[in-house]
Amino acid sequence: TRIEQALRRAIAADEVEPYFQPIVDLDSRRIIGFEALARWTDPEIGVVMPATFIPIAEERGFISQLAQKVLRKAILAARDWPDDVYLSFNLSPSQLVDQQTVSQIKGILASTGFDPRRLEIELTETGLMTDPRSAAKIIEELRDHGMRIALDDFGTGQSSLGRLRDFRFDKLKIDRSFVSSMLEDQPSEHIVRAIVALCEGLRLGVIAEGIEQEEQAQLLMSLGCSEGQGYLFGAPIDASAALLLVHAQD
Ligand code: G
Ligand code: G
Ligand code: MN
Ligand code: NA
Repeated sequence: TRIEQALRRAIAADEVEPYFQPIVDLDSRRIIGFEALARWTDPEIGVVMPATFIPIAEERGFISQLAQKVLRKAILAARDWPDDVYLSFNLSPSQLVDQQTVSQIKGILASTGFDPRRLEIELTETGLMTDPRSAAKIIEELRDHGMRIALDDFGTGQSSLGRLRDFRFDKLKIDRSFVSSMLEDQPSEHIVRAIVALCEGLRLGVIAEGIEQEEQAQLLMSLGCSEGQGYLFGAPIDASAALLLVHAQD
């Protein structure tokens, strides 16, 4: 298709760029990390969002090529941040069935000299279920190398609490659908409360996504959630804006 051809060309020309959304410590409001989110603007088609082009790259078999280029760029940007600011990167479902994923990531870390402990890898439950054994192996290898694993969009999709026993995660990301409704909707508030308690019991980190209002941040803090992400703290921005932002807080 036209969009697939344009995407292949853009990847070859290195035109897919990581943007960076701030992740803050909810108490101090300091930026402690950024999530890399891929952005692509085609000269003719215009802005194409990842929800459109990531699935195309997955289906057409060039997601690992795309992901490696975006990860490398993201790490080159993150190298300029203070050492205590981490980078979070999304892995696609098909990368969790590809045993080359680990060596590709290790290769990029080695060639950029980036500390693996500053890299967090986000996975979704859908991605784990295609081939759970392969996914578990990849997770173990990434953790052994020093990276942290976060389970993204927690509480939606193919959620099962058994997943928390079968795979070793370091952090859960509470899906923004719960956060966006938690002030008006009692069940959502209770679900968030339960996820935070679960993370405490399992000694997992926890982060709330999609925080848009101060009242949501206050409620999350009172529930014991330590990290937050959302438009209240900042939308995804390009590498130079992220660099300015992270240095402005010192
Ligand atoms: O801003 P937002 O539209 O960026 O992102 C939409 C979706 O695309 C999110 O679910 C996000 O996880 C996913 N996404 C964004 N960038 C990447 C990427 O580099 N790799 C993968 N696998 N998913 C991404
Ligand atoms: O699925 P994942 O969590 O990886 O993707 C994050 C997505 O959520 C991106 O599309 C990003 O642009 C979007 N996003 C980030 N913060 C907010 C927010 O506060 N509100 C809404 N509606 N979307 C957000
Ligand atoms: Mn994510
Ligand atoms: Na998410």
